[in-house]
Amino acid sequence: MQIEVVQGDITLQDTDAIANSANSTLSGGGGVDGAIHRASGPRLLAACQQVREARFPKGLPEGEAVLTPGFDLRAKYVIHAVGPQYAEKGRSALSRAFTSALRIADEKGLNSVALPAIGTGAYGWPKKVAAEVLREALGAFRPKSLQLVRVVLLTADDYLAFRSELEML
Ligand code: AR6
Repeated sequence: MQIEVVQGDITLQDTDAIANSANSTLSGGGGVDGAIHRASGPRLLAACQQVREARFPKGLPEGEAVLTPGFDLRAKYVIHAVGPQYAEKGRSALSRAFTSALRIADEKGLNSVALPAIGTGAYGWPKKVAAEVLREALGAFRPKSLQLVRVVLLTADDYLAFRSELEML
């Protein structure tokens, strides 16, 4: 499985799926979640609401992820993962959010997925810590179909922080 680290906007990626840093309500939000909903169009919110009502009436638990179509995006699917808010002891929940996103893409038989820096905006994770957690999650993941994971960072600083951690893989 090839790991790419790029600076850019995840909504523009041409991977089979892009992951979203959602929250338990699956009803959209700010940051990358807001950007994905704007780029995908209103059908995305309707699809999220349907998943919520049918499968997670109490909300999608932290560390889990679900798949919807990508609608107006270039990516065919969006994988909505819920990270934890920053806490010293929250690393395993952040790791599960990344791993759940990878697993859903892999189980769907996809070749490529783009991941954002889940948790590093509104949820307050230091970039270096999130990058370490992602490195460990990627290192432990055994894919069946996934050939490419593209990690997409919005800013140059974030790109450098994640690149220096992930080049150790
Ligand atoms: N492309 C790539 N990365 C982006 C983009 C983009 N278009 N936009 C923002 N980022 P955040 P969280 C980066 O706050 O910390 C939402 O309201 C951003 O620079 O989006 O997991 C949800 O609904 C940062 O590094 O997600 C939840 O309530 C990273 O994406 C909550 O925020 C994550 O920042 C989740 O918080």
